[in-house]
Amino acid sequence: MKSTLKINTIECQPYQDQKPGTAGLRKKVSVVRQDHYLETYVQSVFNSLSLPDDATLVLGGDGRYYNNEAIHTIIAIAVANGVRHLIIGRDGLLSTPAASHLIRKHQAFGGFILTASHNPGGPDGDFGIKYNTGNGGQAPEALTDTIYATSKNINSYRIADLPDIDLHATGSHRLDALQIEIVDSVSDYSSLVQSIFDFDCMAAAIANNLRIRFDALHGITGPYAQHIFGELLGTPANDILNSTPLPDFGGGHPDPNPVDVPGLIADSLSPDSPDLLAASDGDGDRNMIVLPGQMVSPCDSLAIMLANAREIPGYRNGMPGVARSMPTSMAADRVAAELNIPCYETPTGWRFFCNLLDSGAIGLCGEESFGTGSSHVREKDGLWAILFWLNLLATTGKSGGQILNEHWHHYGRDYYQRYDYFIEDTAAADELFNSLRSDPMNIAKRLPQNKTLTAADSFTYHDPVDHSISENQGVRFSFADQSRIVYRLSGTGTSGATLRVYLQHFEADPQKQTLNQTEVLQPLGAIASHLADIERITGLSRPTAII
Ligand code: G16
Repeated sequence: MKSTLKINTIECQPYQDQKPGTAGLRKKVSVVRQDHYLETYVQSVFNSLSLPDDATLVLGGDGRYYNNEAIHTIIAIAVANGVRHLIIGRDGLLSTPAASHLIRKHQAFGGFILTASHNPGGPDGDFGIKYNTGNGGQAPEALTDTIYATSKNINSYRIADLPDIDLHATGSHRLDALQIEIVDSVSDYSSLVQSIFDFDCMAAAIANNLRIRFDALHGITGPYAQHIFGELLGTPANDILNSTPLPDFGGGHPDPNPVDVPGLIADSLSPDSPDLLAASDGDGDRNMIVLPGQMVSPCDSLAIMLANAREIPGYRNGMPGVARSMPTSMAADRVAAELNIPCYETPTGWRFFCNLLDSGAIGLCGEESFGTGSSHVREKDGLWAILFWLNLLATTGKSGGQILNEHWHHYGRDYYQRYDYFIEDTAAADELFNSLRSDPMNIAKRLPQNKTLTAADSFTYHDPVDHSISENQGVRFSFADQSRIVYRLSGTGTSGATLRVYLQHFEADPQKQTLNQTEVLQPLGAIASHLADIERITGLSRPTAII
């Protein structure tokens, strides 16, 4: 059907700063709201795609401030660029993993996900736009490079005159030549996780006093959690916290880590701690797992999932392989070695897992940045990870502490922490990182004599599936005692620069596996600071945050 909607071509000046980072374009709301800013970026995406005539696109976001306006703008640009079928989350809301699932389920050409993930929201907060391709995963590097190059030269965009579109009523709506499906993504996503986990077993365990407490941090997962943990599994409402999505996340920082969610950590230390405490981030792809008295490092969480995957109905047939991002600890490598399956080391960024997932080389993957996932979607998935742990506790009847300790006894423990240095002056951050990267072996001469270096390099990834090469993905120093220091600059911030320093110390002796993590890693942290000359270059004598 030919569209009779009026299509306007608007002339514009290109912006020079629309370079997607680790996961899409992330900017302050005030930047995205500049004249034609969103429009030129979205048009740059369309100019970089070869859209077929019958293209279906999925659209939704985490509900942060500006979500609704951006959705309407993207609909109008999509229509003007020939899109005739849109699948949109009700009220413009979709969690990131649910959006990935919808793209796959409907074999859509791709989708836009509006989120700045765990970054703060509200008018003074951050906004983000990700384009995901037909496999449900984030645009690969080659595509984001093309989008960026296009955005620097674009001089017009196309936009349709549209009437107001009601995004609230689910169902199929026709608007001229455009077919819009408004979907309730909670029910779609919930069916997906029910096909993976043993809901009867989990519900029976909860009825039998297994307690989970979940904090949605006023992000997108609240309604999903109410349905899945509450209605399906019987978790009492007072154990599902902050479950109303808010455009500014209630003024908080929707980042599930011990620094930003101290309440759950405090609850875990009380004598009547729930058996499992967990949180997810603004867009629902990250997870934090906390057990009574103890947070589980995301690196350990991945290793434990791999070691116990056969306990979960969806993974009973075993895992073909596993992948972790380079800065993530080697805990999963030890499990993979015992299972005799490959463990791939990829750059930071979920998109690097997607080729491995698509080709069937791996079934599980994870990152230190509180992300874990599997082949069920092509994004990391916070609620999935939490259900994995819940299913494990319910099926094995073991406490989380028992699972963790047994794992360490068997495989050894990788003490792991990340030191984040927020550096206001990006030139100083670049100087520091470039000096590390250009000659790591020379930098290693600063090491104390008792630290025997086994390797030092700037990480280059050779994708085994499409053979693409990604350079400059972090600098790593490995030592004879199986400890490691890794440096990279964050790719998700919207101001200044954050130097991430990842510390890993391996301990095989069970007697030494329950020491204070911060104290164990402090000497390695001091070496890392000296090695990179952090204080002289940045003026920072200590990390801004230890995660
Ligand atoms: C994004 C990516 C993750 C990555 C993380 C790293 O997470 O999706 O794969 O590990 O960024 O962030 P940084 O570059 O700041 O270290 P999210 O949850 O922000 O989309």
